[in-house]
Parts: sequence; C-alpha cells; structure tokens
Amino acid sequence: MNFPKDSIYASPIGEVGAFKFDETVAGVFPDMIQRSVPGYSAIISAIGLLAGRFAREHSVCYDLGCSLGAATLSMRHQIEAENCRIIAVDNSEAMVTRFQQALQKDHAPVAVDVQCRDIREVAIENASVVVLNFTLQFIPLEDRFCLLQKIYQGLLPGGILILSEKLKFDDDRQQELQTQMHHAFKKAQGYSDLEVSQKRTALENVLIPETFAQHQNRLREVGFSSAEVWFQYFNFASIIALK
Ligand code: GEK
Repeated sequence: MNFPKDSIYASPIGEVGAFKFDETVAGVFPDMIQRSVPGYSAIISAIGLLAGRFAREHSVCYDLGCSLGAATLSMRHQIEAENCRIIAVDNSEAMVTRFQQALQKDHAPVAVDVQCRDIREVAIENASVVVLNFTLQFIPLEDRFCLLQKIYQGLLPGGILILSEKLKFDDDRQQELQTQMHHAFKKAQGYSDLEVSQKRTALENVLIPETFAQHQNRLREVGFSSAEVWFQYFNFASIIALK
C-alpha cells in the first residue's frame, strides 16, 4: 500500500519544536515509522505470531500506544483463541480517529476496542498479551516502573509483554556507532541530513532511551521471571518478558 510521504522536517525550520503526535504526524505515520525504525515491519509481523501463541480464551490483549493500530491488526489476524478481545490505547486523538476509521474496513472475529486515553491511567486486567511497541520511550522516566508493575499485575500466569524500544549504550563507542548506523539507515530510506538532524532535535527530551540492562533490571524488579531480546537492528530492539 502507498502511504503519504513524510516530509515534515524536509525544509529548514527556524526553531524546531518538541515532537508531537498530532494530525500532521498521524497523516504520514506509516511512512515515517517504516523509514525511521529499522526492523519495524518484522517486529509487527512477529507481534502477530506471538499473540497467536500467547492469546488465551476469554482474555484481553492490550496494545498500549497503538498509533494507527499496526500491532493490533497484526494480532487480530493471528489470534485464534475464542472470546479474546483487543484493547488498543493511544492518547493522540489524531491517531485514534484515523485508526477507528481504518478499523471499519478490517474484518476479523476478534473484537477491537480503541480508546483515546493515557496508558498510565488504563486498568490492565485479565491480560494474556501486552504490547508496548516503541511507546515506553515516550513515558517520563519516573512513571515507567509503575506502568510496568501495573502491566505485570494485570497479566495472567503465563502471560507475555512485548516491549520494543530504541536503546542507548553505556559504551561511548557503541553509542556513537549505533547512532551513526541508525542515521545511515535513515539516509538509505531517503531522508536527508537536514531531516535527520531536525527530527533528532524535535525528539530530544521527548524520546528518552535506556540501556537494555536498565530495561531488563526493571522488568525483573516488577516481577517478570525472564526478559530477553528477541530482535535487534542497530539501536532498536524488541524484548519478550515472561510472567
Ligand atoms: C506501532 N505502537 O505502530 N498514553 C497513550 N499513548 C501514548 C502516550 C501515553 N502517555 N505517550 C505516547 N503515546 C505503534 C507505534 S509510536 C512510536 C508507537 C514512535 C503514543 C503516541 O501518541 C504514539 O502514537 C505512540 O505512543 C508512539 O506499533 O512514533 O516512535
């Protein structure tokens, strides 16, 4: 499918403002995320496969920070468990409205409930699968523990959290190299140096990455028995955490 091209940062901007998930971003989001996050499509497909395996009858699968619902739709078409539903949450009205429109053209037995809310305020109950696909990185650092604790507590025994994040590295050379390779990836996807640099400025203090060790330690602290990387492409990784 052809989506409108992201050219939001293509021309020089006097003062680059903080990045927001507004109407302009929602309009180009499929193109933006595909060309910005290495391995995005592979992760989306795998979320569907994982949901197919872990979704349980009469349980709920959550997609937290669902944007336009790519992970929800991937799960929806792989879940075979009876009476399993998906709750998809995002606090961007522009994203939620577009996702609800798209859902009208998508048909599958699994019910989807899209909610425009802050994921920090959503109750997690009777969950077999929870997805945080590149969302936790936008939550203030001080709120991350509570959110993950709530998710752990809302998961059924044997439940799974899929956590995808941009990572940072303790080693300066790794940090430099992985950042440069991410920029090389973006340039290979057609973004200019100006676009890369203006987007980077916009995301400063908005997207706050942590190291894998920080994620793993916190996941264990909230109670997960195991948390490992199942996918990584430069500084973008996806983690499976098992209850
Ligand atoms: C995908 N998961 O395509 N409450 C609810 N939503 C939030 C909050 C919050 N507190 N903070 C940020 N968001 C998607 C991609 S994008 C990742 C996720 C990216 C939402 C925000 O509105 C945006 O839609 C999403 O989290 C992050 O699989 O753009 O790099």
